[in-house]
Amino acid sequence: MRVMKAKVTVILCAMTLAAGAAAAAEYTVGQHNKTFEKDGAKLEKLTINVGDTIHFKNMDPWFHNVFSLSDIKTFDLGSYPQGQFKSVVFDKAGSAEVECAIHPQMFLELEVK
Ligand SMILES: [Cu+2]
Repeated sequence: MRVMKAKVTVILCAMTLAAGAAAAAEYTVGQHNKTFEKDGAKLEKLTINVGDTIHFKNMDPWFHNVFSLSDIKTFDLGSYPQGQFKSVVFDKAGSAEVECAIHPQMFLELEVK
């Protein structure tokens, strides 16, 4: 009986810890007029938390690409047309430079805390 009680206590502690962790956030970053933007404004720097997701959405009538060669996250989402989005989860802390292979002027500095 004593053993059973200990097991229940361990499970309850684990549940409390999980509930205390901050929920991961999701951001939508648009690719619009050959710049990155968020909520209709040009975006050059964004700070997010580890575990957060960014949805990169193409809002222009031409193809965009999204890639990063940063240490914390190396990815290439390929090229995709207007209306489509692709998502990246940032699972490590640090900084990342996000770019578009088609438009070299497109640049976003990410800080993952
Ligand atoms: Cu582009």
